[in-house]
Amino acid sequence: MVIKKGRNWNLPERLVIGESRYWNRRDFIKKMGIGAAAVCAAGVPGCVNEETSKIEPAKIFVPDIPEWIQDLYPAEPNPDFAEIPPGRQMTPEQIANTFNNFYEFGIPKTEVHKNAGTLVTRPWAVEIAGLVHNPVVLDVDDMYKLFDLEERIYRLRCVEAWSMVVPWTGWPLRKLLEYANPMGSAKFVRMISFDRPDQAVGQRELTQYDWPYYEGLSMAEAMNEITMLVTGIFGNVTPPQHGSPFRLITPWKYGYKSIKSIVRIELTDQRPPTFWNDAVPSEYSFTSNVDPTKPHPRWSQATERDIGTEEQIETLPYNGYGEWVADLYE
Ligand SMILES: Nc1nc2c(c(=O)[nH]1)N[C@H]1C(S)=C(S)[C@@H](COP(=O)(O)O)O[C@H]1N2
Ligand SMILES: [Mo]
Repeated sequence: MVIKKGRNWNLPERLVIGESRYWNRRDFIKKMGIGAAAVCAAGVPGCVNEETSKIEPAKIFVPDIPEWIQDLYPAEPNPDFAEIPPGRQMTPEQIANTFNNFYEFGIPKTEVHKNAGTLVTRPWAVEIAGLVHNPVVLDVDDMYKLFDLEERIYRLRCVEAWSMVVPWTGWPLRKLLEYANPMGSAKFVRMISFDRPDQAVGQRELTQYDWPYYEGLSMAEAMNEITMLVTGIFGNVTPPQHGSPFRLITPWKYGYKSIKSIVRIELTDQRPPTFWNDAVPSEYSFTSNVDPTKPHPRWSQATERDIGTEEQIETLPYNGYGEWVADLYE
């Protein structure tokens, strides 16, 4: 039996923070063992264990993903990103998991999660190629052996002026790039999603788009401390609608830069084309940093709707991550 550990992020903020401060969940679970865990029924998030009056984590078992990988979750929080950003609340997992942009699985955001289950995410190879000294093809499971997982709470701001706050699990992209040993001539990173119309209804039916999805960053952006390769969300491996088995997260850029379900990473000396810039160049730039002073041609970017609280809030320059990235653009 696999006991899947997860943090219960749907709890009020004070409970989540209080809990993580005094309770090392992983040790706790090990001490509790299977018998004690059975006090709470499997799959009942937030079930309160009567013996301890502590919150019992949700238990989720994801088929097809090796148990030793699922055991790595939840990962250690990175202290720089362990707190919920000021003035924000954690977006409930249920909302984040059912409101997605992933056009490979259709356009309506509340339908994506129903369609994305057809994506086969194991085995999954990623090719790191181009201007590197060590070109490799890695299986996603091998990446777990190479790099230590960490968890970071980030804001995500979509260009459509909605946003959320979620805990991602993964590795800085920098670690993978360093592993491939970039050549000095590498100036950009090009990333490409899967191309599998048989597994993705949007790739079959939305023929107006130039599949597969493709994105890019400058080398400096890709090597930045806050640029992440993400394999998990809310203390578990990501469900497919968030871009499993792994996707990019660039929290200071509009959400479409955060390409999902990557199969190829190529270092190049040319600025790569990007999916939305090619589709509508007047609306979506290569850089696409969150900027409240620069309206989209069809709407303001000064405010955003938090999909958890439904509140309209002010958009921050670089989505609040200026201290990490502003010097890239000086
Ligand atoms: N391959 C791929 N990646 C993608 C998209 C997509 O349609 N296809 N949509 C992007 C957009 S517009 C956003 S806002 C985020 C949404 O991520 P989420 O569904 O995990 O919240 O994914 C981005 N990554
Ligand atoms: Mo988006």
